[in-house]
Amino acid sequence: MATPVQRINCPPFTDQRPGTSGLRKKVTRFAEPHYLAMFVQAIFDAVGDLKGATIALGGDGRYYNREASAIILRMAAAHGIAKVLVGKGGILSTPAASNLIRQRGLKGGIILSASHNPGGPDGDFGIKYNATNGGPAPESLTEAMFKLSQTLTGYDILDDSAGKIDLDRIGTQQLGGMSVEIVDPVADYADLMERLFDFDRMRNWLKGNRMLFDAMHAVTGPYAEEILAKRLGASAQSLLNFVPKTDFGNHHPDPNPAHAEELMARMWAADAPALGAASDGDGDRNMIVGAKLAISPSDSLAVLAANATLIPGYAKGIKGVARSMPTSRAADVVAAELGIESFETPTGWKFFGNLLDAGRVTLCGEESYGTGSDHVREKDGLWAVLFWLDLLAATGKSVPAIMDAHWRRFGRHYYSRHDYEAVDSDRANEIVNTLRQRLPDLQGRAGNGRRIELADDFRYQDPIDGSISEHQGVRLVFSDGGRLVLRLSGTGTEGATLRLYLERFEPKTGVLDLEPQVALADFINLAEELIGIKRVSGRAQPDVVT
Ligand code: VG1
Ligand code: CO
Repeated sequence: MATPVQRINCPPFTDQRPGTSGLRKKVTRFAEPHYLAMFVQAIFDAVGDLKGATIALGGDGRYYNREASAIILRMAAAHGIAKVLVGKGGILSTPAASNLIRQRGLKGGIILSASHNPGGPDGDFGIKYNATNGGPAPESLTEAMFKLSQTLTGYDILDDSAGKIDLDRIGTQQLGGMSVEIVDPVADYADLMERLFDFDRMRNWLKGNRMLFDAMHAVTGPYAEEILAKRLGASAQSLLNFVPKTDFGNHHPDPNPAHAEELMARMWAADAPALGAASDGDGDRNMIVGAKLAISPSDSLAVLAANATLIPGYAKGIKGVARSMPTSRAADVVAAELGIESFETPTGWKFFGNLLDAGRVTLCGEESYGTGSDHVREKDGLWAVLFWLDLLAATGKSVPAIMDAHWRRFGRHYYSRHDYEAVDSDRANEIVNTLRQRLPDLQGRAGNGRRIELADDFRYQDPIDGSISEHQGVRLVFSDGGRLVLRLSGTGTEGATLRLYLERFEPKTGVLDLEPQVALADFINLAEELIGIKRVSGRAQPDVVT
């Protein structure tokens, strides 16, 4: 059945450079005629070799997810793609998409998400491509997409006579010469979790203990219902905001203490559950909270590494650990003690891909509430929640007790990130560039009883393929183990977001009961003195503190 392929002529859009995690813009931009289609054309051209291939498609269910899916399917058919696996309703969490690509041996997949950014008609939308290994496209590929997007003259798409795909009907349908299989977005992923964790042990634990999971009205709702409620028997009261909404109920689906307010309030109440957790828009982030104790994501990575052998999927031990540069060095200390390799990569999950593929690391993490392992090639929110749940079940300890023991053994890395959002781009660049220029002067500078041992702009050479990524963030490393890091966000859609990362190390015998902002007060002042974000931006304080 020949369905006419239409060639739509269109001049290129100049703003299609992918950021830390795909292309992210306002919905209003994406919904402009041809905007999405032109970028999809750039993806297909950059990936190449798609004739006869099978790919995955799904998203976090935000506003414009369905419209975008329909356009992409018609374009896939026009490009001779043989088959597309689509999550029912156009839904796939980012880790579930990664798993689907790997399990079914697909060429790759397209994920529609702006992750933790707000949704709705005035919110954000995003699109990213994941490769055959299930991981985010490497920089070489996203760079190629951008280059192509700047010279495109149009795109290919099936015309309307091809008909429409019913995204809500499980099973196979035809679109032109292409078949579209609508799959259950949860089942394969839930099965994978059963292979990694001790479901009997967790089920037992849940009989005598309570947990609270906040899906933030985003994609993990159905995943949590299947895994936590159905397969593990968690009570109905254990799930919060589990009905997905296209606008996430008008909140930021960002699992941190600032945005998961209700969860935090419940975890600080007198009858707090033993475990609190939340995930983001596309299900790849996680926040872990104990009774009156929020776990810093950097600490979470370190705890998982230190206790991995208690979990069936990691019982044989882990090969190595990788963390993004701004993430605290807590995991490095654990790796050193375990005698395994540790790696420091630029921000963004794509930089873990080669290390995971090469079998050099098992666990990876980012300070931005991202944790994951070699079970997929994305960070994985629910996986991290199950890891903690299984850990609580295995040890019979509370979250605060696990943290206390961890800090006593390895020392504590007090940590915080201060975000200044929607800063005027010129001002933000001025702040970062001024600091860059001053690096040679700062190197070796002493003051306040500490010395700056290293002042540089992070440059990463991938240990597997040798590729180099420069300007990945400015870091000042102090003689007492503290660090200040400054970088510009690559996921925002308004002005520039400055991220200041603060870290201070207290060795084993150190004070264990300080609130991080208090423990870091001295560093916060030092950062302003050295970098001057408030002075130059005119902001009195950060917009978000995590
Ligand atoms: C942020 C985080 C980074 C994370 C990225 C994507 O990037 O800092 O650690 O990998 O978001 O996460 P940036 O450039 O804004 O700092 V997600 O959950 O959007 O896929
Ligand atoms: Co995300």
